Amino acid sequence: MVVHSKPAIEQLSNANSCAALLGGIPLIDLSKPDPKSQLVRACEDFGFFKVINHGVPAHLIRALESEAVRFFSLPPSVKAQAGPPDPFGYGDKKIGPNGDVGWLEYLLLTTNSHSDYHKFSSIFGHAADKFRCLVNEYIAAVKKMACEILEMLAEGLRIDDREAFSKLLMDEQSDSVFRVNHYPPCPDFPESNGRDLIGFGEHTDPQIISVLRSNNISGLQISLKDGRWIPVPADQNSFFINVGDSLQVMTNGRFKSVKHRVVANGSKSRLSMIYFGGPPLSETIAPLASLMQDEEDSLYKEFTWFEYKKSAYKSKLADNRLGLFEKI
Ligand code: GA4
Repeated sequence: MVVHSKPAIEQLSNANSCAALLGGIPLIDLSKPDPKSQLVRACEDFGFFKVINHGVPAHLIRALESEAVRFFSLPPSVKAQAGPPDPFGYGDKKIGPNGDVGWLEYLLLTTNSHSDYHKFSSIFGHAADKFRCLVNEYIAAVKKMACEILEMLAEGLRIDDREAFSKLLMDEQSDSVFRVNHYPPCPDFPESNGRDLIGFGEHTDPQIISVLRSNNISGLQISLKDGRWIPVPADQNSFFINVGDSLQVMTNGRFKSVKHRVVANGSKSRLSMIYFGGPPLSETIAPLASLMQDEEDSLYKEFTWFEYKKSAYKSKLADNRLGLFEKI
């Protein structure tokens, strides 16, 4: 992988990042009897938490990871046949349609249609079916976990319908996305100049909930409410969950859609797989009535997921996408 021009890759000063994590990232053990209030606190305070004892089979994670490693090891010209990411397919450095770039290559896939898989058949041949089956199995397992978490959150918020959030992901028309990111090592990047090379620039996720798993190479950072960036230590046996913009709106700002980014590593490859659980395109995204106190007004103008997504694809990664939908 070659970086073409230096200014194309965003760089940030290390002075912005904080080595020690104050208070620690919330850790939720899903095997414990009642993590509801812990989950709600984590979504309110950070919009981010780590889960252990999640029930996603380790063999499934390993199998999909090795397929992904195999794909990214192919020659660039072969991988390019599975591109461009318009928006689904293989992408290299370019993120989204509006000029964002990062030190990564990736696969972006839909979760409810098979149309984008034809791009892989020519490369993988019969193995394309295996890859697709593994992706489907993996998505089913992480979606189940995401729905369990969303149901516990609904209960923790005392919403009558415990499926108020999860039913949007379970819907056949759920507009969810799956992404596999490969951040190659960047040995030539001079660490001594006190700057980090950005793998994936800062942004919030537009959907309801994101479920991330990576190999043991760190790089993910989250932004605290006071604007400081803190590194998230990698843990290949756990999942990291973040609140997306849509869940922030559905809770009328009570849960925070967390700003996050990934910095590249000088010597090792980072591989992450993320499921972005989204609602059906026709779904109206608005605060749940049962969450509103007397006289409480929605902080947001009403919009459908289709409208929000359309607007997101006109934005740059770091833009405040929800800003356009806030009531003044
Ligand atoms: C961020 C979350 C997901 O990775 C993603 C990204 C999407 C893309 O890579 O095509 C976007 C970005 C993400 C938000 C704003 C737009 C769209 C790139 C971009 C500049 C797949 C998604 O759904 O939104």
